[in-house]
Amino acid sequence: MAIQQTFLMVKPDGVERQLVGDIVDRFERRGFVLKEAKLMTISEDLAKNHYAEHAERPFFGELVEFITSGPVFAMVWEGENVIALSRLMMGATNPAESAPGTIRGDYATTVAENIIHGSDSLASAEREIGLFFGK
Ligand code: RTP
Ligand code: MG
Repeated sequence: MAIQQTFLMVKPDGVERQLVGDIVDRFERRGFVLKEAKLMTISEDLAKNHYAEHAERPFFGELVEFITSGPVFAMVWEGENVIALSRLMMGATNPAESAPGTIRGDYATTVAENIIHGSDSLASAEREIGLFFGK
C-alpha cells in the first residue's frame, strides 16, 4: 500500500462544538501527518461542487445549507492507507450506526450533522484536495 493523501473536513457542527483539536489529535496519534489546514466558510458554489455526486438526492438542499452555515476546518492528511483508515476512524455516515470509539460514534446522533467529512476514494481525494487547496 502506497502513501496516500486524503481530504478531511470538520463540518460546521464540529467547529461549533470545539472538536477541531480532538479530531486533529486522533489523526496525529494514529500516525498520519497534517499537510495543509485552514478555517474557512464554504461558498454555495463550492458546496454544490464538493457534493455534486448528491445533486439529485432529496437532502441536497439541506446538505448545502448546512455545510455553508458556519466555518469548517479543511485539512489534507498524509499516510499509509489514509483514505480508508480515516473513513474507519470517522465511523458510519449515519451516527445511529457508527461504532463507539469512532468520531461520529462518539460525538454525533443525526446523519444531517455528523461532524466530519472524509474523501471516499483516491479519485475523490484528488478532486477534493484540488477543490479546497488548489492543487
Ligand atoms: P461525507 O461525504 O460528508 O464525508 O459523508 P459520507 O461519505 O459518509 O456520506 P455521503 O453518502 O457522501 O453523504 C454525504 C452527507 O450527506 C448527508 N446525508 N444526509 N438526510 C439523509 O438521509 C442524508 N444522507 C446523507 C450526511 O451529512 C452525509 O455525511
Ligand atoms: Mg461522501
